[in-house]
Amino acid sequence: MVDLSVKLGSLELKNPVMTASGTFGYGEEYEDFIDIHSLGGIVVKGTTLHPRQGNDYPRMAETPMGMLNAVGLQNVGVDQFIQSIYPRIKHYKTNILVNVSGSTVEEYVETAEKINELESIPGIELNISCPNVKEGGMAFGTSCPSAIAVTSAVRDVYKKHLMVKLSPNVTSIAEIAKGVEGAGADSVSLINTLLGMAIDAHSRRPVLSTITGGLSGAAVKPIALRMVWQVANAVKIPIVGMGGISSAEDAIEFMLAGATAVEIGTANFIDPRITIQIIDGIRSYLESHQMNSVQNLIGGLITE
Ligand code: ORO
Repeated sequence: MVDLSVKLGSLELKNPVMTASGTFGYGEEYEDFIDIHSLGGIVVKGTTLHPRQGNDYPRMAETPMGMLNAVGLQNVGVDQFIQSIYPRIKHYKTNILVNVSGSTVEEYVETAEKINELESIPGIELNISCPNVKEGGMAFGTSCPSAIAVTSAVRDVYKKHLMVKLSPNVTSIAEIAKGVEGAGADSVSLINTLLGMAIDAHSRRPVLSTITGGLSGAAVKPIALRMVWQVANAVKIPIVGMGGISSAEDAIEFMLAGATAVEIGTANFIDPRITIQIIDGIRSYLESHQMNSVQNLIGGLITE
């Protein structure tokens, strides 16, 4: 019997496979396809203090080996989440993390304070890396002082697991990771999407209403892997790796680069059962390599 469990600070995951925010709704949408309880964790849709309508359509575009999105943090707002969604999902026997976004530090803080009261939510993923909003979002995650400021303000009020989701749209992601570690983050997750753009040559217009959007999917995997490895060499807190993971081998590569757990995002749109296949594939890999614990993979990259 192989042991698939991992620890992210205070969080105990039955396996290292989580789902990425914005690709898995609140989990309910996937109940017809998989046993939600067998996931290591789910990160629910980005949640803000006030409800948001999101950006105008079109806000999705396919690209070779990936996709662009410009959703713009459409969500019902934290109060509605607490009143009507939380009661429906709080029984899930997995770690439910809420992805928290805001336009100002105060909004992040107020949202985190409200979520702190929810018994069945053991952590938040602080989203300082959304590329698709005019105010806040990525602006917080692309400068070290503002990443530190928002993390420490939320740390003061949020008492459970604080994971900070980092932007790849920076010169040194390791520097930002070190900054948020110093500001009290319990873990970091990376990468959010890469800023990209699509043009329709025939209409000579941008494809997305916002002109630019966030690139995800297999196309970004080598960049994400490089960033996870760089951050692993810079911080002591656990790392949750994501970016184009669509197989057990992909997930294992992220763990070898230094991730303790992974999030699966875009691949859920291609195959809603992919998370379970990845969990099964990690188990088979460990068995065939005579390894008894998935923890032996973390940071196991051989470089000499
Ligand atoms: N899109 C992303 O690619 N990342 C985010 O954090 C948020 C969004 C969005 O809501 O547009």
